Amino acid sequence: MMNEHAKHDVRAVAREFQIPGDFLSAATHGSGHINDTYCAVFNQRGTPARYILQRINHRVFKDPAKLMQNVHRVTEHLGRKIADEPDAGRRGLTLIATRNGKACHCDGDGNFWRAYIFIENAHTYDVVESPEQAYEAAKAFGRFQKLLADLPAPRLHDTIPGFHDTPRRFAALETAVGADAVNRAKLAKAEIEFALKRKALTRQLLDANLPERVTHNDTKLNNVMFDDATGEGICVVDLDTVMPGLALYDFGDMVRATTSPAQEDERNLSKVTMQFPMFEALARGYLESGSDFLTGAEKKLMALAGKLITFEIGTRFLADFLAGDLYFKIHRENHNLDRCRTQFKLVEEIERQEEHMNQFIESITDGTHAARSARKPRKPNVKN
Ligand code: ADP
Ligand code: GN1
Ligand code: MG
Repeated sequence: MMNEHAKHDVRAVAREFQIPGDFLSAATHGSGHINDTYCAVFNQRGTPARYILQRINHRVFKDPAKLMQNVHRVTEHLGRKIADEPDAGRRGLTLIATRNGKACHCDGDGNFWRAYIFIENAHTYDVVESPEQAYEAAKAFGRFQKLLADLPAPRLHDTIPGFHDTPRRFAALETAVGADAVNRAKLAKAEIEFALKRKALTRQLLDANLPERVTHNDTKLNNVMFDDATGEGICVVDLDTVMPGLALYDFGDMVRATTSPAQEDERNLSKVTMQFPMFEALARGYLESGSDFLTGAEKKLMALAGKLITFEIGTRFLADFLAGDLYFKIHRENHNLDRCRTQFKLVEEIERQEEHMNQFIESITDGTHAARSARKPRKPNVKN
């Protein structure tokens, strides 16, 4: 295993938090594109105990202190609301304070760090394995929105202003194409053309006058932990982008991240498909948690949101590729272009099936299939 202390002195960072016992080791953890996540192990009276230590990417999150205020308020609120549930400690993230009682530690290099209790006997998945899993993920994210609906004022900070402002993301792409800072536009002609043709799509959610809610804004499948024993989506993680938003940003991102059987950076685009059974399961799971607070207008636009958010993230990958990979971590040449391609392929797949997706949503929201809508999907049928 790579010696992570070469990059950051995780042992020194760990000492700053109220974690009992002796530091044993730390290794990188997870596959996020933004922060640096470590799993640190401590010896607590002969028993190993694990913790998550995370360095917040302050190039992306410009004000980590405000971000941590959000995270603190959100974790406390969720903690209070679920306190009486069995296994409550695994159903929400628990921040560990620094030795001087703060939510995060700033090291000598200006890096901001936080620590969480490690949720044991649970895992995340980068690629969906079954409709049951899609259902569980969507139910968990829907429940997350529901539990945060009564978060007391004030409004949460916008940790990244305009995060899901699709027209703004599109304008950023146009700027990146115009600047062509690292002379890569020639490698992405088809993708640029694909994007420019769909400019009209970008305003469609903003123009729908939907209510502002507290939303997660990054509902990738690997931001839900699944219980190893039951498969239940027990805990939503990655709270950096929890802020005011539209409910459909979250549902749309679930469609983006959880309907295709391929990795987000898959190079064989024939593997990228919008599997209808996954969409059905996502919609059912989300409505299971959300049907009583979501408006009719929100429900009606669920399929559109899937297309729009997939397009939006595709434009972000493309803009970053054109700018020289300044935002998303990359691990190989043209990585962001490969990621853009899977997103745009998925947009095409959604366009092809959009009518059917809308019909399905209508059928489970107008009462005709009400009994089925609340039920879990049956055994896996993951074929497209
Ligand atoms: P990133 O912003 O880099 O995506 P995340 O907060 O999503 O960071 O964490 C990365 C991964 O670490 C998650 O996908 C999950 O597998 C794991 N993880 C995060 N928090 C915890 C936790 N409290 N307990 C166990 N695993 C966690
Ligand atoms: C980033 O941090 P991570 O890997 O969960 C990004 C999301 C994108 C996602 C694409 C703060 O999420 O917006 O949808 O990559 N997060 C941020 O995989 O930009
Ligand atoms: Mg994550």
